[in-house]
Amino acid sequence: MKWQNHLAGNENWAGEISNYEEKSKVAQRVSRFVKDGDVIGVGSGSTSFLAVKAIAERVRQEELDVLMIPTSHEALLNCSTLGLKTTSLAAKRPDWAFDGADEVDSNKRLIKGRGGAMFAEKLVMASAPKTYILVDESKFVSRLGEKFAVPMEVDPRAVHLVETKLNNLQTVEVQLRMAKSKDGPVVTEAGNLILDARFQEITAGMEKEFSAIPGVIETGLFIGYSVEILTI
Ligand code: ABF
Repeated sequence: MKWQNHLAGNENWAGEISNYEEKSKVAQRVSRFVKDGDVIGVGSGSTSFLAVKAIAERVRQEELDVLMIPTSHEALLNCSTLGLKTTSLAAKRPDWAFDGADEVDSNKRLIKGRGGAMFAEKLVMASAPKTYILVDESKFVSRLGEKFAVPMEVDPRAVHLVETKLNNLQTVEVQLRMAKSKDGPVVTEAGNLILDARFQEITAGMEKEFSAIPGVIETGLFIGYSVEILTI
């Protein structure tokens, strides 16, 4: 069983998280920024999960009153299971947020979306005055796209249209993301599909170019957001 399926109280997930020690230290660091009364945007992924755990511990010990805005069902379950109160962007704006990333370059440009939650992650990041990006050393790249493709959440009816448009943008490869079981595509929480696209080079204007393609809901390219990269 993978860590995503575990809830608080079951400690067996620890061995399933890569770079666990490093991620735990970054999680501890971000937990120290929490102040009484904060409304905090919560990213998805294993590093964010560890941060939620660390924050829940502080909140419990110091009896802090905080509200969390989760970016996925997974983050919502983690928060609520660990006793953290949650709200949504429809009700509140975050004072700050934290999230993980798949790649970070020297200009603080990010690729995110391995878990397929990049739409909500971008909404929260765009709503927060500042987002701490929690990363271990393995996430730093000299060239964005070095390890990961750029994920795009796409309306199912637009998959072929988007693929054709991407192929006009010097795409090296576009793949429909399949479930690990291979018996169907990954479906996002909003009922959309994910195309993973690789490029020769990722340039600053690409995020806007992708968003201009009809049917693209959101992409995992995060350029120009108010982020602070947090490591150990
Ligand atoms: C989320 O979790 C995603 O945008 C990103 O793909 C992933 C990083 O996961 P982890 O912290 O498990 O490496 O932030």
